[in-house]
Amino acid sequence: MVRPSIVILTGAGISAESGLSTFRGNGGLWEDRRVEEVATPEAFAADPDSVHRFYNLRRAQLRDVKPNAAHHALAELERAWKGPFLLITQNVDDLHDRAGSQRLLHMHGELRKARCLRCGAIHPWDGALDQATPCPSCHQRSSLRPHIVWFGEMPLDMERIELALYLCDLFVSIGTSGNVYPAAGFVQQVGAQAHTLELNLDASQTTSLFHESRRGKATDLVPAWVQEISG
Ligand code: BJW
Repeated sequence: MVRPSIVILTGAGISAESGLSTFRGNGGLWEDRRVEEVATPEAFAADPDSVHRFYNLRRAQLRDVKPNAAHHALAELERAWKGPFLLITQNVDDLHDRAGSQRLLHMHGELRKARCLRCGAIHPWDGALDQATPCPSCHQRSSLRPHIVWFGEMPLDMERIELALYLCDLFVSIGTSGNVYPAAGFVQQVGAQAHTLELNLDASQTTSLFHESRRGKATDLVPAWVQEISG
């Protein structure tokens, strides 16, 4: 018997109830500056210290937050699901990892990693990072950057993602506003066989493209939906 294949995309809304700010709502991450202006390689080149400070704070914040019922429900679904399964997150936090998700891709990178611009090595990183920190592999200073995909950079694992989208039977988008591409276009990249479902607090930019859309908090909607399809 062929088992249905699920692809799930998550965004900042799934981590909101764990205490992490979303990007575009009230109290959005960069306060009075739009994320589109500062999350760029150009902003890092112009002022690496302030970009490092921003990510150091966010990395430290991860110690004070925990996965919520929505992260746990998706990890449970992955364990129980008999067919192909892929969880794609735009989030740079580690809450899906800590909930136990395994078939997981961080398409916009990870806060708890640093990448060397000189030798390309990617290192697990829990502490603060600055221009004086040497790369553990090549020992060069001023070469480490947060392992984050900024605007104008290619998101990670795109070939694998595009194949999974094309083949899936169910595509579910959770807690994302549909402002940022290519993720916002995934709903249009699925094959004709796929049912598409959005679970979000508010209408997103792409709500009209989904077959079905449900409104509410991730910690209510996601466990209820997981129970529905697992049952
Ligand atoms: C809740 C909730 C609760 C709240 N429960 N829900 C057209 C096509 C292709 C590309 C482009 C294009 N037009 C422009 C581009 C380029 C650009 C782009 O998209 N720009 C837009 C501004 C228009 N994209 C890029 O540059 C990307 N790279 C690229 O395109 O490479 C070329 C390429 C071409 C073709 C194929 C492949 C590649 C790179 C994008 C990198 C994004 N990086 C960021 C910042 C990371 C740094 C950091 O973290 O500081 O990633 S931007 C920021 O936005 C972050 C997020 O992952 C991303 C998405 O945000 P998200 O998750 O949707 O959050 P919010 O805040 O917007 O929404 C939260 C939602 O949750 C809301 O709807 C709430 O209602 C909801 N919610 N509480 C449920 N409790």
